[in-house]
Amino acid sequence: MAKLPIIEFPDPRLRTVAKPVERVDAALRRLIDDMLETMYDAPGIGLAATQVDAHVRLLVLDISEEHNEPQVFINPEIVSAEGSQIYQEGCLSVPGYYADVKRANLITVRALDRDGQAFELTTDGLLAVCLQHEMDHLAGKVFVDYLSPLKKALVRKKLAKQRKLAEDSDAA
Ligand code: QAP
Ligand code: CO
Repeated sequence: MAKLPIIEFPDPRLRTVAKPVERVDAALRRLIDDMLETMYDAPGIGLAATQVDAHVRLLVLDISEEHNEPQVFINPEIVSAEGSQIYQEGCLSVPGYYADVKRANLITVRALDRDGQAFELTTDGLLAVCLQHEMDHLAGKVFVDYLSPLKKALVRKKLAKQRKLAEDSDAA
């Protein structure tokens, strides 16, 4: 397995719309394993292929306390959504920044698992938030898109500053 570099906001590659997976083969399973390693190492609870510059409809997540319940969604589609909830979200592509986002509360998602088997999952709470957040990435969207233009500009500035500080300390 290998850890993959994570693309950070406002990199334009985060705007790429992912293509459906055509075959669940060894190459895809390798990408899945690398994404899981990347997510656990970060550590994070969700990662979309878009974030590691692989533009296919694939996401991984693990919201368990023990970090031992990986879930894989290939070609995920929301079949139904109802209600709403507000959750403070973060994102590995927007390090150090968190903000409240309003999303559907109860969703049913249809997808393929890592063996290419179709399944359906109905869920709410954090798992539903995480799925909607990661599916947004596959559509080229980032959670900061839901914020006001002013807040979004502040996020951009903060990340640019963080990157500059990291660069300067690398040079020293
Ligand atoms: C998406 O996010 C999510 O800023 C997954 O410095 C988040 O794994 C869905 C992370 C919350 C629902 C609720 C963020 C790690 C991880 C950071 C993540 C950071 C280090 C974010
Ligand atoms: Co994210």
